[in-house]
Amino acid sequence: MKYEAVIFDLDGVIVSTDEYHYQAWQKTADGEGIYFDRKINDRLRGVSRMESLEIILERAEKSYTEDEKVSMATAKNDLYRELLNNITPADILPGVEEALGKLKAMGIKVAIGSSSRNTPLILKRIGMDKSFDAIADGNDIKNSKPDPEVFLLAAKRLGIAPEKCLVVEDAHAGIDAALAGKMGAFAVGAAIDHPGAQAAAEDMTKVDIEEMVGC
Ligand code: B16
Ligand code: MG
Repeated sequence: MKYEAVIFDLDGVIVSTDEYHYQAWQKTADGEGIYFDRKINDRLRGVSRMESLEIILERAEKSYTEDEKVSMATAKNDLYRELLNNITPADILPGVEEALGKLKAMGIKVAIGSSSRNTPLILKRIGMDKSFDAIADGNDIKNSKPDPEVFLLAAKRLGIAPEKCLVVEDAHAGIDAALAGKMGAFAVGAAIDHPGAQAAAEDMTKVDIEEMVGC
């Protein structure tokens, strides 16, 4: 097999919390009278909270102090966490559990590599906090995607060389991060048009797992 491990992004791959990020940012931007839409939101995929805010503030008419930025990001996160109360195991995206089952049966290690600092809460809410061999998330890293730090840490925690890891991502920044880490990159959803990914699928139900890991 070409790959010995698969590192999954969380938001947009395992569960659709990306919609809740959008709603929370939209409300935060509206409160400040800053233009925001789904196209701008797509640029926030895989990007850290504070970097996301900087992208949103590109459309602001005034400048904000560091303290104001921190309180806006905190307000967004409070709204987001409120929305996360709605998620249950029923929100695990189609095809994900089947994929994990097949990978484990094939002896392939599985990990999470997410920029989100809410990863532990999300995994707990969907009942997947014990489903992975390793987890690396926004709490563990200094540089978020497109920097490869979170994926390299996941690989290290798995004890597998980066070249033997395949990353599954829905963000352009995440595919860039995987490639920067010398890992394989499999694009799903919003990342499907990334030219650097080795393969792509609309969602996990459309993936041939054996083909994906290079059997
Ligand atoms: P938080 P992923 C990323 O998660 C999201 O795609 C991105 O939109 C978000 O800004 C980032 O997590 C930080 O999230 O505010 O919860 O720390 O796609 O890398 O799993
Ligand atoms: Mg994502």
